[in-house]
Amino acid sequence: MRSVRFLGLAILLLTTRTFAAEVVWLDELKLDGVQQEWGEPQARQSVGEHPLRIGGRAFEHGVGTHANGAMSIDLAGVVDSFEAMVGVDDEASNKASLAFRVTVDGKVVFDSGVMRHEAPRQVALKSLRGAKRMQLEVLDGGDGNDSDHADWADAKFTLVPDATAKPKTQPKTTTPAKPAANQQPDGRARKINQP
Ligand SMILES: [Ca+2]
Repeated sequence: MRSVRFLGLAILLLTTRTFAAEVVWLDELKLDGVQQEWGEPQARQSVGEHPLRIGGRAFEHGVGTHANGAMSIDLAGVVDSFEAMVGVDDEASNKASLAFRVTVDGKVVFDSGVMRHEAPRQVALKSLRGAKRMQLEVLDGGDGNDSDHADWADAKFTLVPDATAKPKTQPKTTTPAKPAANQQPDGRARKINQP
């Protein structure tokens, strides 16, 4: 009987520990290091300062930004996973076209491809324990940045148990976002079928 009680207590403790994993929302981080070509980064709203909305779906959490742009995050080795729903904010005109890219320690781990007004796409990165640096980029889709209102909606970091630090944004750097595959190195869109 005693061993059963002990087992019950052990399971309770394990369960409590599992549910106690600490979450840090991207919108809790300082955004003054975010680079973008239009407007200012916004916590919990779009770059146009409206509630975050992608494909008719509203989000309470997230960061609204604009192409071309990037934010660099020090993961401090304490992040276990990163999740987000990404897409063009509903406030943008029909000219909007952009792409989201996530790089961890120099390796591209997510690339949305070009998105227009459509349902959000899910980013779900697991097993990030020990990773040092994450780069979140928004690229202009190869046709310039007109109306490229981009949301990192519901973006959050889940920390490893007993984390002793938290992820934080890095100061702005002078390194511009890398051009998309369909852009020339100077960032201009490649002209197709023209002399
Ligand atoms: Ca574009």
